[in-house]
Amino acid sequence: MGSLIQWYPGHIAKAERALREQLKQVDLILEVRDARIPLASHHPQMAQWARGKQRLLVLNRVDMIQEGDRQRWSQWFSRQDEVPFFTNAQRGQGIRMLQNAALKAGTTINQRRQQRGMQARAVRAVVLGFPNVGKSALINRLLQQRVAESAARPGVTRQLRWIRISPILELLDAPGILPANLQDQQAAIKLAICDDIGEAAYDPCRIAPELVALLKDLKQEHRLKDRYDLAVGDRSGESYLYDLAQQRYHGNLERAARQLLQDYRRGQLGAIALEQPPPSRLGNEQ
Ligand SMILES: Nc1nc2c(ncn2[C@@H]2O[C@H](COP(=O)(O)OP(=O)(O)OP(=O)(O)O)[C@@H](O)[C@H]2O)c(=O)[nH]1
Ligand SMILES: [Mg+2]
Repeated sequence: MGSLIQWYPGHIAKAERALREQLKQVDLILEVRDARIPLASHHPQMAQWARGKQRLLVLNRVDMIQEGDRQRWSQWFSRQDEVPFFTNAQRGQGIRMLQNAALKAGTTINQRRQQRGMQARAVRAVVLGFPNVGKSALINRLLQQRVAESAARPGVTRQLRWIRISPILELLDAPGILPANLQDQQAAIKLAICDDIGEAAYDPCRIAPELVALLKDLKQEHRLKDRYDLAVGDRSGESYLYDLAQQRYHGNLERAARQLLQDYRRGQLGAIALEQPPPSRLGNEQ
C-alpha cells in the first residue's frame, strides 16, 4: 500500500523556521493535543522545543471522548510523570485549572528571573500543536473573549501573534505545526480522520474505510449501525463504505466517505476515542 497522506514539506519548513525564531523569547509552552488521539497528536519535536522551558500538557476536545477514556489516559500519563490538563476549549471545561497552572508557572519563572537579578516581566507562553486541535479556541477561552480566529477547519491561524492575557502572561497563537515527515502511517491516518492534518492532502475514500476499521478494532462498530442503519458485520472498511454508498448515496463513494468523516468529526457518531493508552510494560508498573 502506498502512502495515504501527502505532505507539503515546503510550508512546514518555513513555519518551523519562524517558530524556532520565536521560541527564543518563550518561557512556557502550552502543548495542545487532541484527546481523541493523545499519542498520534504528539509532535516528535516537542521535547526539543521545550528544552529549558516550562511546559504544560493540554488534552483538548475532552467532550469528544468518554469519561472512562479520560480517566485511563489520566492514569497512564501520571505513570509517565505527566499531568495532563483536559479541556473543552469550545465550552470552557477545564480552562480555569489550566489558567491557574499557567499563572503559577509564570510566577515561578519571574521569581527565578529576579533571583538572577533580572527584571520581572510578563511571561511569554506559546500554544503549540497540530492544526485544528483547538489552539486558538483555547486562547479565546483563556482570555474570556474572542481575539484569536478559530474555525472548524485546519490552517486557520496563519501567523504567529502575541496576545496579552494578564499583566503577567502573554500568549503566542501559533499556526498548527506538522512534522516534516511522519513515518508512522497509522498515526497519520488518525490525524487525517480527526482533521488535525492541515495542508497535507489525502483521499477521503481511502481514509473513511480506515475509520470503519478502527471503530471495529475498538469494538465501536455499533455506532455505525446506529447512525446509518447498516451493520458492519464482517465487512472490511472498504466494503462497508461501498455498501453505505449504495444504500444512501446512489453509489457515490466520495459522498459516503465525506459524510462518514464529517459525522465522526462533528461527534454525530458519539464521543469516541480513537486511541487507548498502551499497556504498561511488564515490571514497569509501580
Ligand atoms: N467539540 C470541541 N470543539 C472544539 C474544541 N476546541 C476547539 N474546538 C473547535 O475546533 C475547531 C478548530 O479550533 P481552532 O481553535 O481554530 O483550532 P486551531 O488549533 O487554532 O487551528 P489552526 O489555527 O488551524 O491550526 C473550531 O471549530 C473550534 O470551535 C473542544 O474542546 N471541543
Ligand atoms: Mg488557530
